[in-house]
Amino acid sequence: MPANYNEKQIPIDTKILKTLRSAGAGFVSGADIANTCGISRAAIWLRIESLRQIGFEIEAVPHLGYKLVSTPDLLIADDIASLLNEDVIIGRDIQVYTSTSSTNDIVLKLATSNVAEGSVVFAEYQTNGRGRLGRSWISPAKKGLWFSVLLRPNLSPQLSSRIIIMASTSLVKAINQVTGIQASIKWPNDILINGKKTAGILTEIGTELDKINYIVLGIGINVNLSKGDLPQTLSKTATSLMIESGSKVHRPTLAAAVINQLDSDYKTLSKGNFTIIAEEWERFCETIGKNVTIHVGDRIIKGRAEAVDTDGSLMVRTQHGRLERVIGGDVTLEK
Ligand code: BT5
Repeated sequence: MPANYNEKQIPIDTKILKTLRSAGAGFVSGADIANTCGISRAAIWLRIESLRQIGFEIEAVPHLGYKLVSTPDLLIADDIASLLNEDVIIGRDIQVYTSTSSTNDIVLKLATSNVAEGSVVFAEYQTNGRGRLGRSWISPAKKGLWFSVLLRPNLSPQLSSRIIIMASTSLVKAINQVTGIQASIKWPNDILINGKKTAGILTEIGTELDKINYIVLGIGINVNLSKGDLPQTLSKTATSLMIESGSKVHRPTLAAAVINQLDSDYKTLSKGNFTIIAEEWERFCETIGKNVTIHVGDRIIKGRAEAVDTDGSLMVRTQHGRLERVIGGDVTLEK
């Protein structure tokens, strides 16, 4: 790969926004932005005008240059990309759909078209958002983060649950960074605040012989939903970051924080350091140490959740004293 591979791929608007952000509350001269982007000052002016039209507030002062005052609460690929760390794998390509059936459907197509891992697809609205086992996921327009990530981890299919363990840990950390809220994890795939579901994870896996070909990691985060955005049937079990914190959360900021965190944790996992992630996960997980009932298909397992195993499965001490390894299922916590 040539040394300037990433440099070549960065779109102009991402570069402009990154340069403006690097000045913090200060100004950057048109000449400096033009230099960084390799285009004329007149062309920069045109790009700034088009950014203003989609809601970026950019101040221009003669002799000082440009200052980024505020950015819209919209998912815009160039904007999210401008907030990412250098050399990310997850997030190296970002696409945003205004509306789609399910972002997992789009990424499944990328997965089977040999696209490299790391693509992230967001939708402002999903007409057919999916949960596990054919359940549906409510995805109102411009209120949440509904997105999917294409991964091709070098793991055997038996270890694929590690990706859910990783993603739930990343979500708790990113939510805490941006909102200060300490969420918890309910094994296997729920992020809870005050006992109510704020985010869910759906992975879909393609295998080839004894290898994972792809994992589509689908994540739904209820960000600025108000109570009225959720159906009555979910009023006791679901919540959003806005409902819990009392204030709106800037979605592009959260989107970038989640991608940066996923990227960093994925790199830890890829280096073979799953135990670092598993230890964090256990600290955040409210299922560990509790008496649980787990429905796996028609089977019901009752016991005490003791730990997460190296493959990402839950270790449950049953009433008969046996240690059972549980791969997936629906957990009810017993009082
Ligand atoms: C999940 O399933 O929690 C996985 C959710 C994954 C959603 C993302 S959004 C981006 C990507 N594209 C998709 O199409 N999906 C992924 P599960 O554990 O089966 O939970 C589903 C259940 O949660 C439903 O049956 C409802 O009871 C409840 N539910 C539905 N929408 C919800 C919401 N927005 N917030 C909280 N609970 C919800």
